[in-house]
Amino acid sequence: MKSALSPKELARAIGVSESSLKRWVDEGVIAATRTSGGHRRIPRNAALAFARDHGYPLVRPDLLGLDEVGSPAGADRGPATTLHAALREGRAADARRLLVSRFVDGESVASLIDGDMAPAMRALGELWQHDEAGIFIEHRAVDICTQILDRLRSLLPQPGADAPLAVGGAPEEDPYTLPSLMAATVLAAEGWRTMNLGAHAPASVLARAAADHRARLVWLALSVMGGYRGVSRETRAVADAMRAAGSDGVLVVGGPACRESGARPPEPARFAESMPELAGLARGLDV
Ligand code: B12
Repeated sequence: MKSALSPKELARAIGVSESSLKRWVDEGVIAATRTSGGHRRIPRNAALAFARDHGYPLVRPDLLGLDEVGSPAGADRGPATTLHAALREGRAADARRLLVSRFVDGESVASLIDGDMAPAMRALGELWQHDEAGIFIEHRAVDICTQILDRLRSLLPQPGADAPLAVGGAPEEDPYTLPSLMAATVLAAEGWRTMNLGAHAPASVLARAAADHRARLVWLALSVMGGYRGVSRETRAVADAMRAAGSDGVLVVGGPACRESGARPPEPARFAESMPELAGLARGLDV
């Protein structure tokens, strides 16, 4: 797959004239580089970002290496229901096609996660109570969602080396991997560099990573409802460890443990109810 396109190729991919495309490059509307011979080259992910941001449908997604774009079977039932069916039946390619297509059409990563992926996963969570097969279906769905989030990530513009860094994870006794990966993907879509420590991340380890790498934001995903120390204590443990390690990053806490219990993390931590809220909060920080 090509990592950069010529103006002619991108013009064909989005159905506009080559001269318009060259003009947009020269006006700086599209991020582009020049070859040693002076020819304009548009990085693939910058081309995709331009098409998404400006509402140009991809008439030739294959020119951007996006062979998976298109509607999977049953897509007329709405994205969350279609995704739920694909996850339940283990149709990884269909699940990926659905979300990548919606991303290419301009949907934000945060709303794909909150509006499509989370409801589909929640519905799968009911299965294990009725049938043992529900357990493998659930594990397989986590793997498919992980692959989709990685794919979406690969389609985002690369953050510069000077982009702000966010570090995050879930507490030591929390086995849930998707919420933290979702937070990392949402922050990456906001142009942040991210370090996802995933599930089972002790407070001291999160704090150490945040301090050593001067993280501007630390996310904490709290999924387990009861069974561990609760929203306040988990938040305080990380906030205290950050202070001790010398991190002045903003601690942002979210997840079902807060949502379902109504418990809110104590200050100075900030609470974010949803992935779009996390994106908005990151956008509003002075970094
Ligand atoms: C996959 C899964 C597992 C997997 C996880 C594997 C993995 N690698 O992650 C495993 C097998 C570990 C598992 C185990 C168990 N599970 Co489970 N699991 C699920 C399931 C189906 C999906 C969880 C998930 O990934 N969700 C991710 C996203 C899609 O949803 P979300 O967490 O709500 O996150 C959204 C928001 O809350 C928010 N958010 C989340 N984190 C953050 C962080 C920040 C910073 C921000 C801003 C926002 C934010 O944004 C997200 C996107 O919208 C849920 C169903 C459900 N309701 O989610 C059950 C569920 C959570 N599990 C449940 C149960 C009962 C269990 C077990 C007890 C089963 C058992 N008998 O062993 C164990 C307990 C494990 C433990 N130690 O606590 C119950 C919990 C019931 C309750 N109220 O306590 C649920 C709700 C299923 C059900 N309906 O019964 N589970």
